[in-house]
Amino acid sequence: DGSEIADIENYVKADYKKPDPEMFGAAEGKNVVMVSMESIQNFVLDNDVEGNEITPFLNQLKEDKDTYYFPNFYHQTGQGKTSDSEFLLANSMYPLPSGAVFFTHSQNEYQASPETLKEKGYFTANLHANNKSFWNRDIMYNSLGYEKFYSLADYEVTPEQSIGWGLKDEFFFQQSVDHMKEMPEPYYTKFITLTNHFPFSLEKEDEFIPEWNSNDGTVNRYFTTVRYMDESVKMFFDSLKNEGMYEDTMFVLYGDHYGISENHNKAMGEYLGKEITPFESTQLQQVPLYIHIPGDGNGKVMDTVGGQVDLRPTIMHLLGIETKNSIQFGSDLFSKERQDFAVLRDGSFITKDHVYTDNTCYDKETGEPTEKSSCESFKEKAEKELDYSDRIIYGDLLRFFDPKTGQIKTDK
Ligand code: GP9
Ligand code: MN
Repeated sequence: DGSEIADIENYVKADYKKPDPEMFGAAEGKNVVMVSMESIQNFVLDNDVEGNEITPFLNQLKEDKDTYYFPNFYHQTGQGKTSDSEFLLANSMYPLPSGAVFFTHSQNEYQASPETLKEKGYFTANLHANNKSFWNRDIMYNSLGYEKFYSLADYEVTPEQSIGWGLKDEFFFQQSVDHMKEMPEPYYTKFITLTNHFPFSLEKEDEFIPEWNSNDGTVNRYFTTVRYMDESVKMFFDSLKNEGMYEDTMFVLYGDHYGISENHNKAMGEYLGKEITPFESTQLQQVPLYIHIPGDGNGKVMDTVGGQVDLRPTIMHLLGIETKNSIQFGSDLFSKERQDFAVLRDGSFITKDHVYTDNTCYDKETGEPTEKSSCESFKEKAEKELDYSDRIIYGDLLRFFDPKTGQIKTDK
């Protein structure tokens, strides 16, 4: 009953961080375009393979006066991969320690952002050129309150325009722009890319840079497909500019999860010129986050440590929607009250000065193990948040919470 959620509600309320009044409503009334960039990790940014830049568009976008760029942002996904990142984004809750919540708990009560935004007059949609039932998306998107899912059936997919898992990103974006033209405004949309997916296949004619030449073919190809995705996102921006659909939109670009697993530590060590220790492995879970608001002009590098769980309150506040009545584990990345903190799904966590993983507390500056006590207070927070989030999902506890009033329902 409602008593199960009382402790959780108390914790969440106490942990709420007020929005920065300068940023609250900074994108009010605008359309929202989120791009889930498949398998991209931070280490490719501002980097090259044998002199060839890997992400020229994303590198330049960081410098844009309208871009807030977050270098200390982490994915928090588990076995549900892309679907876990979608879950984090919509709910500001953690995915499950094993399995994919999109499959195991699609019938739960959720109080997800698409539902809230629909009430505020937004048209909410997902766009992804894969079979609609992949990751159980067709079912789960209904539970999360999305109005429309443009899936495989809504795209024209020819063999020439496909590689690996399906439609190449450039054609996906091209056809998606046509779908966008039909959408009522303001719209809140998520575009899920695919070409930079393991095993990172690409035809020669689509290569902007050659593969790397280590003994690890996966890592070699990864750079080339990342470069391809970077170009596709650039083309997407260009066509929105050409169509006059750019100015009135807020863009949120983020990485869904890692692309290179620990099985490739040898080649990664060779590429990065350092041994991939558990500390480095944890830091490699950093994924890009860009918030780009055309015309804003105040863009900067935001050093705060955060993760995908923080996206929902951040985006809601930018749209001028308060979240203090919500059950959420993240907090606004622009809040002046924020604590630097990200917990990964395996219990590892990152703070301003430390990285905790494998039962070891590391000094973030040196990467050397340090006294466990330095990590202790955050360890409790990390465990508590994951546990509370799991309990909500396993017990379907949002049934007992009224997000309108922020109160527990007593009559059940
Ligand atoms: C599949 C795509 C990739 O539709 O989202 O899924 P992933 O394997 O990365 O979870
Ligand atoms: Mn993915």
